[in-house]
Amino acid sequence: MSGFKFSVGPWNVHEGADAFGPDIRPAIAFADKLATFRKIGFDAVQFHDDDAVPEINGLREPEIIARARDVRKMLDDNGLAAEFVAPRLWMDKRTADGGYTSNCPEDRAYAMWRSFRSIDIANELGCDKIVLWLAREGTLCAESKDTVVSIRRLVDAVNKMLAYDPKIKILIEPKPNEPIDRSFCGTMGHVMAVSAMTDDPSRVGGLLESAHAILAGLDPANEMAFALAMGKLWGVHLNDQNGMKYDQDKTFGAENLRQAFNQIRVLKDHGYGSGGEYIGLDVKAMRTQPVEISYRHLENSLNVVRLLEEKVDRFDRDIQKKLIEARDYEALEMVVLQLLLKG
Ligand code: 3MF
Ligand code: MG
Repeated sequence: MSGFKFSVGPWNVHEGADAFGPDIRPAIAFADKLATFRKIGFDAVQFHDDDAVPEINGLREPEIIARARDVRKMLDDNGLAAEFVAPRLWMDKRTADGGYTSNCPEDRAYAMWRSFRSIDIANELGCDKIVLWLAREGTLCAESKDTVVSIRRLVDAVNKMLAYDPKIKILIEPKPNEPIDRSFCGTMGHVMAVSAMTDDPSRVGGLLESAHAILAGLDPANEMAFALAMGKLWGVHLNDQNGMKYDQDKTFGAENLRQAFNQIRVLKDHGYGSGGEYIGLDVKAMRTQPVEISYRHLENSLNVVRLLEEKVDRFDRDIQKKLIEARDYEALEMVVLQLLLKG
């Protein structure tokens, strides 16, 4: 039994395309994904605006709301909740240079339109969280944008969302690079600083993805702790990543078990989830998987979380305390390694 509630995005079951090759698995219908998500132990679904309302760009606002309402019914029928809605601001031609920080005012207006529609969809789906993964808010060419102006534009965009809906919460998901070269909001420290600059910092927090922290050369558990210390860790994307290369979205714990253990430890020790927060996954099946077993990475990640919760429960806090007092950190390290190595 886990003490956490779990969420997953429909994009986590995908057709296997990567930057160098096309789809290799057939698509699975959204309705089928929902039923399987529930069956394998998820409580909630993460959405991009166009996961909930495909072809959103061609629709008028009342139609978008009506379609979102249909999705709410599908969720209800499957006993699932919606965790958040994230405007997908990286696919359209108008966001080639970023959305909120594009050099072009029409592009920035389009990014706001998608953000407001995401809030409308969230309201229909019964959730109060908007996630901003700021995919292209940065530069490909370092001299192409004024970073100071860009940060102010980002704050301005968040303020407009806060004003649009007085109940909505904004969770920024930092990532240092990819698809852009230099990101404006690369770490949880950036997110907390942007939060402090907004009109209502109490409604602007963070979502930490393990792989994004690793890509920044940082420890995911420490990044989570930074936001927890400010009462602003409102979402996580657990996964794993083999060093500083392309974003891999591997099964949680598949590369670094100790790092995974420490993420679960910091979340459990500091009551993550007590405010309704979910343990979200952002993992992708390997390209080699056939469609019949293309949910296995999700099941495996859930199992790793549960197994690590048990390890955290079994972590001997008295010994930890004694070894800290004795400042014998070599011994403490071995206690942790033995805990992880023993069945
Ligand atoms: C990219 C990501 C994104 C975000 C998602 C929701 C496609 O590295 O992690 O996944 O998690 O857009 O914020
Ligand atoms: Mg993510």
